[in-house]
Amino acid sequence: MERTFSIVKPDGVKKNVIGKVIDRYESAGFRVAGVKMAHLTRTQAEGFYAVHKERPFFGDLIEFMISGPLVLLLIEGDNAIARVRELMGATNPKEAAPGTIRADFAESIDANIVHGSDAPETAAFEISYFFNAFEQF
Ligand code: 3AN
Repeated sequence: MERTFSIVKPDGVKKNVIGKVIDRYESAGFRVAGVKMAHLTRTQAEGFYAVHKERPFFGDLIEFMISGPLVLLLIEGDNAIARVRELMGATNPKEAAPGTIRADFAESIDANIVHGSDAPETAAFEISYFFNAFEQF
């Protein structure tokens, strides 16, 4: 059993696909072990994406992530980190495999509907960044 962290980004909330994204995870056999809605502050978003702070797209990424409320998800299941990323599809929706979340719902590399942790270390950091012990079930 493995845990990973996912976000339905502000574009997913605006498009009313929160339920559809969660359904992709649940239908693939995963369990929602934590869920909440939040509208991140700039400081929270910059802390979350600190690994990307030297990247050219960092400013746009932060503006996008604070542009509206989003949904924070703690997902549990076998091989959850890799399998959730498979369900999400490639970062650029134009390159995402058919049937993936990004291929079906995302518009662009900036507005790409979902986030998912990419490794055990990032999953541990991201889960604890947003969910305290009493919010993990
Ligand atoms: P992923 O979310 O697929 O793990 P990362 O971690 O490389 O992708 O990038 C984090 C976020 O930064 C992406 N979800 C995307 O929104 C944005 N991003 C990544 N690469 C670019 C890019 N070349 N141009 C604009 N935004 C990008």
